Amino acid sequence: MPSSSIIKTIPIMAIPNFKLELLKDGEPKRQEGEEVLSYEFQEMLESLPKERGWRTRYLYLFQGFWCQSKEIQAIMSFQKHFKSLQNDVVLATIPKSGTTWLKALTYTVLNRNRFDPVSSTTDHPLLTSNPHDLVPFFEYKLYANGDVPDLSGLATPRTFATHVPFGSLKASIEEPGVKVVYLCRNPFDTFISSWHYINNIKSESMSPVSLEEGFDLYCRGVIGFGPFWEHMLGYWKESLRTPEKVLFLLYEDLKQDVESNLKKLASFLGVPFTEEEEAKGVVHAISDLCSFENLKKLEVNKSSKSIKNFENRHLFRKGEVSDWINYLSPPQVERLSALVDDKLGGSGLAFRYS
Ligand code: PAP
Repeated sequence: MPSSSIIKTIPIMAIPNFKLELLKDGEPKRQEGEEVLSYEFQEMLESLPKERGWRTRYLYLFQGFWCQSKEIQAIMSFQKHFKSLQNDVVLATIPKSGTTWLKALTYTVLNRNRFDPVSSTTDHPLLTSNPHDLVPFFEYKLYANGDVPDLSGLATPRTFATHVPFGSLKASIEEPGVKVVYLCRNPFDTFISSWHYINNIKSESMSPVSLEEGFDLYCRGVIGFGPFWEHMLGYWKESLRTPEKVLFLLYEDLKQDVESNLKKLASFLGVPFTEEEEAKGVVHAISDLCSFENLKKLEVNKSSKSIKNFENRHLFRKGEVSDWINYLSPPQVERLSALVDDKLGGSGLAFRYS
């Protein structure tokens, strides 16, 4: 697989007017979990607004959304190098909205002729691979670490995933026939899921984010790929404008009735279930195979690592609607409700919270 660095790396120590902060021993300053950054990139980074990060020192406001420096590098590489093809499928979410589930469902729907979900009860790829390995993220896998992947050998339809907001994706998916599926989850559960996940995966050197602090950051929009309302609205509006290109799904709807949403998904992707398949129980088998209970108990999801070396088990916590009730105080509920009303009211986008 060819690989090249998108950001020409200038040896930092060789630059005479080196103005970055140095540690006492003269080593260039590293950010938590990050490599030494090129001087050009670091300069660009220094020009961006920044806030306290959740699991790295800072989040930066890049192209109107908050993200970590390594993600910015990968997103820039993706935006520069990725060439979409007709029939590509891109799964988009803000983190903790059900990305893993959407990947499992979409992969199984699109590959059901190769891997029959009814009969492949022991050899389906989902039984031995985490969904993140089957549907790679642009920013965490394909374009991470300066890689420029060779995607020419991928089976079609090529299926990718991203957390970037629509505005930062749209130039890359203009090719006719490219389809985007967005999964949205109510902001209350998304916050609680994010808060748990980040505290589970953060390195020991980072202090935990308290519920109060995380909640305040979240309500100010400061969370990876947030503000959440802009992320949701970007894809929501696009799904109304171009419904043949962007399908907008809700996590709570999937929880309530995954089978009718699977049918919607398959039709949108141009591979509707046939009557014969329905009679054979294919839709039901996909729903079972991708269920929270089934995925959570698989060895690959209990003991392996997929995204950025984080343990898969943290991706399967409770998988419920309304767990926020167990965490948020009445004033917090009031604040977030008012924010959702203010930002999303009138858009037509509405959530179920229980
Ligand atoms: P990511 O954005 O980091 O990939 P993502 O998969 O979107 O994470 O979010 C994980 C949430 O989806 C977890 O929610 P919780 O913290 O409220 O429990 C996880 O439990 C839930 N989840 C994962 N797989 C499934 C599934 N098959 N069905 C329903 N929910 C799921």
